[in-house]
Amino acid sequence: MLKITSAEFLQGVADLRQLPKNELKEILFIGRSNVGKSSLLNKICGRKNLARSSSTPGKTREINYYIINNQFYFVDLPGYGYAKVPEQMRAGWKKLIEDFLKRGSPISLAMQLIDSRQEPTPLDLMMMDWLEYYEVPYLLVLTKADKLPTSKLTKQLEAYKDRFHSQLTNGGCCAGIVPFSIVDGDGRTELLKRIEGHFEHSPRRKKEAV
Ligand SMILES: Nc1nc2c(ncn2[C@@H]2O[C@H](COP(=O)(O)OP(=O)(O)OP(=O)(O)O)[C@@H](O)[C@H]2O)c(=O)[nH]1
Ligand SMILES: [Mg+2]
Repeated sequence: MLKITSAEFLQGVADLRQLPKNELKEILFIGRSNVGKSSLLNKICGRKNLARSSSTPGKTREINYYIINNQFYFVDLPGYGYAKVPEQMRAGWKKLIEDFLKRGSPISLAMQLIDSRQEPTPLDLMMMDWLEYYEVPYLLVLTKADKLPTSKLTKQLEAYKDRFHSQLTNGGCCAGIVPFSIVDGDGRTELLKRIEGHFEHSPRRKKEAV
C-alpha cells in the first residue's frame, strides 16, 4: 500500500499557464463545495491542516497543487455548486476545469466526491460525463459516511452501483465506489491502495473537445 511520507502545499493555479513546470503524475480531487475534499486530503495525508477545511463553502478558488513524497501531485480542484458564486465566475470555472482535463497524460486517477447522504447533483453528473469523455479513470468517493447508519450506507452503495452500472462496466471509466469518513478513517486504506494501483497504468492519450 502507498505510504505517504511527505505532503507539502506547492502552489495555487488560477490560470493554466501557471501549472507546475515539473510534470509529475496527478491524482485529482473533485466535488462540490463543502463535500469534504479538503478534509479527505488531510485525512489521507495524515495531516491536520495541509488543506484548509472550513464550514464556509466555496473557500477553495484555485486549483491547489500538493507535492506528495516528492514524487507526484495531489490536485484539489475548486469546489463547484456554491449558490452565491456569480455567473461569470461559474463560466470561468467550467473553462478552467475542462482545459485542465484536456491536457491528457499527467492525470492518473480522479476522485469524484459525493456526499453519501445525497444524490449526485447535476454538476456532479456533468463532471462525471467529462471524466468519461476525457477517459480519466475515476473513483466515486461517498463522503461523510459516518453520518449514515450502516444499513443505509449499504443501501446507498447499492443504489450508486445500480445507477452507474454502465460507467463501472463496458469500458466505462469508473473504477469503483468507495465510502469515506474522516471520523473513523473508513476508506483511507482503500484509496491509498487504489492510488498506487493506478500509477502502474499507462498514460492517457490527449483528446480534443467536440
Ligand atoms: N462528520 C463528518 N464531517 C465531515 C467529513 N468530511 C468533512 N466534514 C465536514 O464538512 C465540512 C466541509 O468540509 P471541507 O473539507 O472543508 O469541504 P470542501 O469540499 O473542501 O469545501 P470547499 O473547499 O469549500 O469547496 C467541514 O465542516 C468538515 O468538518 C466526514 O467524513 N464526516
Ligand atoms: Mg476545500
